[in-house]
Amino acid sequence: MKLETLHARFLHDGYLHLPGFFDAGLMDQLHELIYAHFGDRPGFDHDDAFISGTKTEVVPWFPQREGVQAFDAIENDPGLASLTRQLLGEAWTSQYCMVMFSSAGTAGQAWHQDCPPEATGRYNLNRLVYTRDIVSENGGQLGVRPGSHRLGELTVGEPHEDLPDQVILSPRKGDLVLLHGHCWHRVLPVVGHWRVSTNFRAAPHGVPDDVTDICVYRNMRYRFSTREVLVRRQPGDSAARP
Ligand SMILES: O=C(O)CCC(=O)C(=O)O
Ligand SMILES: [Fe+2]
Repeated sequence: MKLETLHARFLHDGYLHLPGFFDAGLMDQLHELIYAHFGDRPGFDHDDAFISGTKTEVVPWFPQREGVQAFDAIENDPGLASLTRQLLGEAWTSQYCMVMFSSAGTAGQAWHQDCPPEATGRYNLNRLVYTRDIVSENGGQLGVRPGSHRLGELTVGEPHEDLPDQVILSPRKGDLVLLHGHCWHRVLPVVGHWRVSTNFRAAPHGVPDDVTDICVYRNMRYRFSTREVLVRRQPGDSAARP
């Protein structure tokens, strides 16, 4: 599909799901490194208040910060770079590569926006790579609300409830998902087997690397750097701002 067509679809929907974008052999190589790092059930990185409050259970790993170079193959992929340039503009910046691991029997990630939506040009782009199939029997699918990057703040409500217009994606090994940081999204609870995704975050020119420090959930705004609930959100106060 032409880059212009993909761009138009991204502007409309806030995400793109591109099956089979990456080579299966490369996915196996990266998956082995991921498994070697985490094992089957790593401890949690976040504190209990965050996990129980936000219904989000994910353990991050930043392999490139530890000198693991195999992940550079994705970062340097010419197809990914030209698609990113199309979506974000010529002077886009790469932020970091973050592997996100969720153990079996954990909450996944409740509905959220990766960063506050008030400034429309201030957002991150998730470039999500799946090194193994996400299969519905195991949970851990990616839920998105198409077009919600244009709707402003995520609605207040139950952290994980089904939204009427949600789309549930089950990316397979080698798939690429490009997801606007203002687009409402979640990872469904993980039931059968641990799940992992690898996110090569990028942003338009001029957006700071810490743009995702404050995350918007349906029941709060949370700041990761200070491990702090900035705003509690309750039904009836959906206009609340920090
Ligand atoms: O792991 C996924 O599929 C999506 C994770 C997510 O919410 C993000 O990368 O911002
Ligand atoms: Fe997210």
